[in-house]
Amino acid sequence: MKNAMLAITVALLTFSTSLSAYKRSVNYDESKVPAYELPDPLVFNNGKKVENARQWEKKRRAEVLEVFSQEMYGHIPGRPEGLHFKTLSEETVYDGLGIRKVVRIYLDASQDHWFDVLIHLPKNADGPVPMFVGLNFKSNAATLDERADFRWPYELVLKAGMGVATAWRDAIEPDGKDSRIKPEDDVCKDGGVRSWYNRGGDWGAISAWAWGLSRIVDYLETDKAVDCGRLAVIGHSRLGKTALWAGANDLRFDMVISNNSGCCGAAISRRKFGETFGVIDTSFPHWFTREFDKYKGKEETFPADQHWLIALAAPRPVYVASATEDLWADPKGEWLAAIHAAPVYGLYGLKGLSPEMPAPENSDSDNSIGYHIRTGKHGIFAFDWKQYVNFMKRHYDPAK
Ligand code: GTR
Repeated sequence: MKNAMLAITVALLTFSTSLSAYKRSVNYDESKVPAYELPDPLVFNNGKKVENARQWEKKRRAEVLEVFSQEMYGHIPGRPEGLHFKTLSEETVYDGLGIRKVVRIYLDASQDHWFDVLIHLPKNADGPVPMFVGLNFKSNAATLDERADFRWPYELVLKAGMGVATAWRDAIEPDGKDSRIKPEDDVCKDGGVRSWYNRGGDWGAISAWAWGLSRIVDYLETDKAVDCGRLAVIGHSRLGKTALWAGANDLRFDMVISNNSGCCGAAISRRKFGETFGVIDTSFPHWFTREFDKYKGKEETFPADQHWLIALAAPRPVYVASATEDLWADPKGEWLAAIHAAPVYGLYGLKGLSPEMPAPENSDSDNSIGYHIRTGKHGIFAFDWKQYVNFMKRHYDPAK
């Protein structure tokens, strides 16, 4: 007993020491960013150069995907057998502007596991509509709370003739030890998908959430009101990392949007500016595969950097957004990763960003890679959503 207590104390001390040591070394000074060399996404594992889009699609893309699956987020399993859906409710909302539906996604034939999707669709659409698909932090009901409105501005999106589908992250996989799992509402019965599906698979919570996003697409493909040629996966912060990863894995997403996703999302890791591998993997080890541990404090040894993750969206339009006060997420690193994803888009004759970082509130989004930095704090606000709606219009609704 005594020994066990001692072991726990030592383990706790080691944990807190290393986390605080990692935190102490966090850098916010641009002049202290180490010199680094970015790995080239367009070189095959065998050292040969990728010459064209065909080579990228046939072989190199899979190599890049495998680096992140193997070393960072874990492998995402496929669609489970027995997946089926049931519409639980449907009502008209916002004075006739929209329809709100709740659809239960049953993850197995015996209906032991499920999560709910909250869907908003414009009511008087001429035909199938484009959709934003993303997870939320606090519950589907919380996205309807007016105080959370800025995160989920449903009316703004509906007015643009687009829809939104969202599900609670924790209903798919709880976010670690202090998750707020409740036995009611939209919660998967026994907690997380990793506890019953692909058990023993080395996949982190980010992969589990991305898997859940793909299950939402499985449903949307059956909904005639939805245009499955115009689906944007979107996410903020840890769910922005998830959106990038979901978009990389599931080509049914036609657009990928990362809002303030930072470390292990859009930001270049080798800059070690703001959050680092040491901090993130010590604070949130459950987000990643266990293989990721070996890179703590050693960003420069990771075989990829995050511009590769953004490049996995190619040739689909991708948008990265930062906030001026969100130094933890390294805005410049997010912009640089978007810049360095461009060569992969170049294989398709598509353009990326302008060479200068845009001023706050100026969206650089005429081409296939979009970027803006918004004045203010870490968060997703109406300003950010307006840029995403515009980006969607530009790429998928040229008539508007
Ligand atoms: C932070 C974490 C970030 C980011 C953020 C969030 O604590 O360090 O990587 O994901 O949480 O999701 O709000």
